[in-house]
Amino acid sequence: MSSPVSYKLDGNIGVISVNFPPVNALSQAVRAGIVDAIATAQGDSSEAVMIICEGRTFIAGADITEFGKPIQSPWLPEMLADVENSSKIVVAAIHGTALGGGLETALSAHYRCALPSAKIGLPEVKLGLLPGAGGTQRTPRLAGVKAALDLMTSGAPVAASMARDAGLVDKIIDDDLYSGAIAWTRELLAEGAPVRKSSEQSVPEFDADIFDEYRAMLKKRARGQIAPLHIVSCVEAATNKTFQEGMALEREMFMACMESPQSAAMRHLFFAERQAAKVDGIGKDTPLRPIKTVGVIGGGTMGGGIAMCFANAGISVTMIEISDDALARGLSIIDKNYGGSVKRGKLSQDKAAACRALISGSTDYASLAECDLVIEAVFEDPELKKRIFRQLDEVCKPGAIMATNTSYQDVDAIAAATSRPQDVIGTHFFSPAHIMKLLEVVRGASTADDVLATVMKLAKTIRKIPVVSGVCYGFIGNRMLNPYGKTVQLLLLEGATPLQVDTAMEEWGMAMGPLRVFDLAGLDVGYKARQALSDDEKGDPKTYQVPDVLVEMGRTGQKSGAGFYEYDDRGRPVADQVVQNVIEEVAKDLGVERRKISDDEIVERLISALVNEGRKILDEGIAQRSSDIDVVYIYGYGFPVSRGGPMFYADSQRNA
Ligand code: 3H9
Repeated sequence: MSSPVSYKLDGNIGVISVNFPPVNALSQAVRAGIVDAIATAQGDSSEAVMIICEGRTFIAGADITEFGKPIQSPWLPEMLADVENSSKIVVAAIHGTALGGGLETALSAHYRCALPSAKIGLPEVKLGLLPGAGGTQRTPRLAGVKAALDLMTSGAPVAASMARDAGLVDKIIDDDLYSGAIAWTRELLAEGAPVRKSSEQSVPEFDADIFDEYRAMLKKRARGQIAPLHIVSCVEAATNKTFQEGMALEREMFMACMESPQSAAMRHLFFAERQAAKVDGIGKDTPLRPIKTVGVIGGGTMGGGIAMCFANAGISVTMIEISDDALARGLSIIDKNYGGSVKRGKLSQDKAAACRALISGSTDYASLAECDLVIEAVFEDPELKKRIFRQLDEVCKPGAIMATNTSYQDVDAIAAATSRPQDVIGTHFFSPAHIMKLLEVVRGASTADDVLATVMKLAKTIRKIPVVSGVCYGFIGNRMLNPYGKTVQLLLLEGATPLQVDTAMEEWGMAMGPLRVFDLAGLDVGYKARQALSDDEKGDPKTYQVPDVLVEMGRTGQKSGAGFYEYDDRGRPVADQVVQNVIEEVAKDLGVERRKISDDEIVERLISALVNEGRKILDEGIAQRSSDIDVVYIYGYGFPVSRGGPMFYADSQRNA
């Protein structure tokens, strides 16, 4: 097999080109190729060396598929030592994304240039790792302690211009990268630019308290994760140890992270997320329908959020409401949301105005006639939804995709209300829709392949993580929530308190305890749904009696100031004896014997409830693969990333 790295002389410059699609990851072959090319350059007529990549990006990091396997020589830090020790200056020419080991390669070069569109970052923390090839030691030397900590503990990439301001990039090349970088390298030679090793630079001055501050902040922000705290220790070592000592600590901590269950879980998610976007049996060459204009029916919280997702991606949206008043209310919520984004510095005023200008409103379904996609986002009334789809069938142009944002309802029954069920699909957004990453894409029995493929692609355009679900009550996520919620009720009757349940689950890593979630969603939602059911359909009263009593007392959740908790003026939950009395009375009425329940039992029973339902969902073919269920729970339900999702967690417990 030919090497993914080539070397040639371009006049007096030795050019090392990496060509290892899709992202030029540093596989063993790439590492070996760069080591060989650097060695060749030391002995030929070149006066300087340039590292550049072909394809869509500079090196996007170490090859993650090699992690967890025995290391094959040359090991990345060895390759980087060769780059840095080159007797001729080495210039890295960056386009696309220089990430992780890719940026570490660039930092080992003596000079760096980049296209304005390039991004650089050290995202290892998102894989439960830390930069393990000198990133923790070289970045603070070049950019200072604070910038280094921010880059590594957030994992978020920064634009080339920011990287230049921080001292990580020396020059922005505006035109063609190859010719611009060659010309700049020649300028450096003409100026007599020396071999400049980042390992030999000293760390700029920094605030003495900074490490304690970051440790305290990260203990809260990245609860239970080890990599962020190890990053702080490594950066601290860059300030008070030699480069070699810092590298030794970095290696020790990198290996500790690599061998941790947390990193295994986060690496699983990296691939799970990408796998989820693929639909078995639908090829990459499936023709897609063009989506240039979108209609959204319903200007409530969901409809407004959905409209913003498309507008933020540059797609124009027509929002439909039943009256001018309702429309004005809906549009004003959107205005408020954009205002909030500007205030928080998430969007510039100009960008917010440009996005907002893409959203228009109407009370007439005829305005949807030219839309390529229409998403219905009204409340969960199956008859109303069917009526809307009958209307859409009349007004939408042939080939338009008609989607329902239902969280529970039968997408096939909704599709059957139209004459074109092949064009109907479910798009289940999560609230707030313009922020939450997950999109459950519900494939009906008749949904056409190109409709599904188009929506999966569109999800990426609007920056969502799509997961395909078959049709069942609640799809993947909400269906699993059902036994989880029932188990919570049993735990309360058997002796746990709401606060104990929530604290146990939050300590374990859930973003929010289940009872806080129920209070936030509103206890009346489930109550109303149960009113329409027979006793048989409702199931065991132990699983719903307490919330029913609370709703009948007017405690419908946080919006009413009380639910499983009471809420103070600032919306903080406070444990309430009234609720405890209700729980104890219901337990007595239903003959449940109360006992002391441990936190471990709470976690085990609740996670098992999720996993058992997940297993059924898999067996029934509702989810394509177990890892899809993990993606749903991580991005839609606040499951801890460092545990990899319920199915991965269950497997890892079995294998432990
Ligand atoms: C590291 O560097 C550790 C070092 O500090 C120390 C080592 C000693 N390896 O995301 P996409 C695959 S840790 C292997 O859909 P995009 C990906 O699975 C690493 N494969 O494209 C997918 O495969 P498939 C630090 C990788 O354009 C395909 O490439 N670096 C890697 O939306 C396309 O990916 C990172 O964490 C990899 N490193 O986004 C960067 N990266 O087609 C991780 C991607 O079979 N990567 N693949 O599904 C990314 O953030 C995005 O992939 C990137 C492109 C922004 C580059």
